[in-house]
Amino acid sequence: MMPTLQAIRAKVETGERLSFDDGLFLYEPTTPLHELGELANRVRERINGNVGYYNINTHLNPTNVCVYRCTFCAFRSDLRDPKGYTMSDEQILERGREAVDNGCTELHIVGGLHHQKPYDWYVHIVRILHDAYPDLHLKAWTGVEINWFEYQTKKTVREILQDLLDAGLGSMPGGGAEIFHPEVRDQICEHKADPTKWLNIHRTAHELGLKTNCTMLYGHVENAYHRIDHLIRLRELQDETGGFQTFIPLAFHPENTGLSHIKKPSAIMDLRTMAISRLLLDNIPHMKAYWIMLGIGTAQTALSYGADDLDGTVRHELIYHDAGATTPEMLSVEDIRRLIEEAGREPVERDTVYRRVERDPTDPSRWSIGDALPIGA
Ligand code: V47
Repeated sequence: MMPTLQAIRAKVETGERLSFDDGLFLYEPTTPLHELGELANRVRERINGNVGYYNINTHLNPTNVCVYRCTFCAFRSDLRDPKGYTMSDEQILERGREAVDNGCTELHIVGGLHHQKPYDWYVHIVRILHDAYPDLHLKAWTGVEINWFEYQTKKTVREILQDLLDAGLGSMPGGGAEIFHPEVRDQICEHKADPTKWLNIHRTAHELGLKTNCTMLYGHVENAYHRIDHLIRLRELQDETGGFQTFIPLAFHPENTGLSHIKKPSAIMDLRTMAISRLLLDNIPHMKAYWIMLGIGTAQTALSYGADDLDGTVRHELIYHDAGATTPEMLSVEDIRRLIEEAGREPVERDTVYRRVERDPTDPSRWSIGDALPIGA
């Protein structure tokens, strides 16, 4: 039967799962965005109530030197390019110190796959940071890095993740998923971890008790079919493991990339993708409107189109800013709370695994974990 908005609305009301064809129908420009948004908002409020989450975090990209040449990436560098950098232990620890002094609960660590840096360097980064700052949650290395470590060491994914857990890994970010469908993946990141590998790495992480995130990079050479295929592959793994906590739709930024002729996606496309993701990914608790890439206005609006989380205050973001993001390099806690309140939501600071963070009112850089969050956690 051909999907209709009426039939989809009935499914959403009764909690019935949406199909591949429903997803394609919702991507049609003739499907009114405000009606789609209203449906996604209903699901968002069912799962997360009126809460708008944020966290206080810092990014660390230890190197931009990368063996891969993904056409969408403006951040990477060749080994001998003057743009290339690799941080020393001192610089890495300094970034951890800065994070702690600024009251961050999380360090988000990803980078290039350096031609000359062995696996042990990547494990060492996690270990020295964890030893120095044991309360700082280390969300580190994507499925793509883990796949590179497999190639470098010939160890199994389980052994690699166990080494990283022993070193102090807290969870894994959702990057590197891009678009799974080979018609697209072969064009934008031919040699990178294929979908089976990426999904299997997350499956193994979940089996070991690690929470992970997942992403989708949209607005480049893919079409609605590829996007829905991507979402459904994530939904299927989540049915098996339940280990994904947040989905982050990532809007493509073309500047300084091999795809600079493509226009970046519109706010309509951003909101449509957020809403469809909320509706299709009925088993993933959180949807993140990553303000760095959506822009502040669209991210704030997305809080009524399915999203329940704005990500963090974010210091030292490079991947999007190298690709032309015009958002500020960071937001203050007051800014982020005001954005959430203005959207009619209740701002709640969370840690990486969605526990409520309590701040010492006399010294906000000091914090503790409060009660488990009532909904969606
Ligand atoms: O995998 C790279 C994307 C990702 C561009 O887990 C680009 O909490 C747009 O995954 N335009 C890395 N996107 C970032 C990421 C992430 C971000 C925030 C939170 C979390 C989380 C994860 O960035 C890459 C790729 O998909 N990316 N270049 C670009 N030019």
